[in-house]
Amino acid sequence: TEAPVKIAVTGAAGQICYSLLFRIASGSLLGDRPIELRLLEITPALKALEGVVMELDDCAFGNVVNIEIGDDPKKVFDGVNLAMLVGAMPRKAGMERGDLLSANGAIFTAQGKALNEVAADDVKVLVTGNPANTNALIASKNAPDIPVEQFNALTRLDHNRALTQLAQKLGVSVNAISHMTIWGNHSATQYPDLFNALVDGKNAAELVDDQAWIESTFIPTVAKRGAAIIEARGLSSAASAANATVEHMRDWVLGTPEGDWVSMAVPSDGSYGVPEGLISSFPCTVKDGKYEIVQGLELNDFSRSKIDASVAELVDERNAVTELGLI
Ligand code: NAX
Repeated sequence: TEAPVKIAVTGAAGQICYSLLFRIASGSLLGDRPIELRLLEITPALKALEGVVMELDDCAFGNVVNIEIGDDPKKVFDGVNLAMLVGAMPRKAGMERGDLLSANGAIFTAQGKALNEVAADDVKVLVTGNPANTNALIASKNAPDIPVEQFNALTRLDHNRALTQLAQKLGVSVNAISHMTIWGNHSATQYPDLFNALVDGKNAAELVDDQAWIESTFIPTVAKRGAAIIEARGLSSAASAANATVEHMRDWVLGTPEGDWVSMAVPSDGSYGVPEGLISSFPCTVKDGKYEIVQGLELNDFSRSKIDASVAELVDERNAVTELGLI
């Protein structure tokens, strides 16, 4: 029998995980491969997490071999092959950006160190918790024995948001769209790129043929969608964030579809002028569990300036966490 894939998920009693865990357990991530879930929470949330585990039990998912919970990352991450770092400290009213970075720094330095010590050598770490790119950088820097390529951050939700906004504008199915890219930071500065996207094989920006719509409607709608969801729902996006987390990890493990790419925030190798080491979103393909940044795309002046602005924000965040001594 096949050894179960050990999957760590943090923030397991939170709202994203209330969708995510059930998607993973039902096979959306790895099909019918046996899995073991390792769920991390902070101590006060362990009781709520026990309730979530009761519900997982009550689904009687056949692929779930074992579920373990705990508040010690060194125990929970022991031997894990996949780690989805969802739990983070949300920004509260009156909190400065520095406060947010240091609160999350404490979480992601500890989790990076624990992964370094006890995770499987081939561990793939995907950070969803915000600020996702910089949290992934912090975790990676605190895990010097794990190759940087094994740390990603999530921009797939932004990617999916861009697909649907474009599909609705053109009155086509999302299936007609390929080669969508989110560049940069998972933040309001992100750049969803229609100039390299295709709709039924034709250039998306040319089909839209409306630069004002791209600049004043499409980009802000995608970039500020999280705030719009909070405004409408009274809670931040959870099911869609869970869906994107599953899709990113699934594609990273099983590969991207032939002839297309996806958006993944990965450590820059200097591609497209993004400073090496920053965890920035790029168009990526995956084969045999290894991603590659798609090379050779053309960037017009508009795209270049948008990418530069988002990357500048990532540089600022890196400088801030360096000054805080987190990396
Ligand atoms: P919730 O506040 O519902 O859940 C977070 C959970 O994390 C809580 O149960 C908390 O106890 C736990 N937690 C906190 N510190 C922890 C630690 N050190 N170890 C383990 N668990 C810990 O938030 P939720 O709505 O689930 O969102 C989680 C994170 O995802 C937030 O940072 C949020 O900003 C981020 N998001 C990221 C998105 C993305 O596309 N990258 C989109 C959705 C979401 O906004």
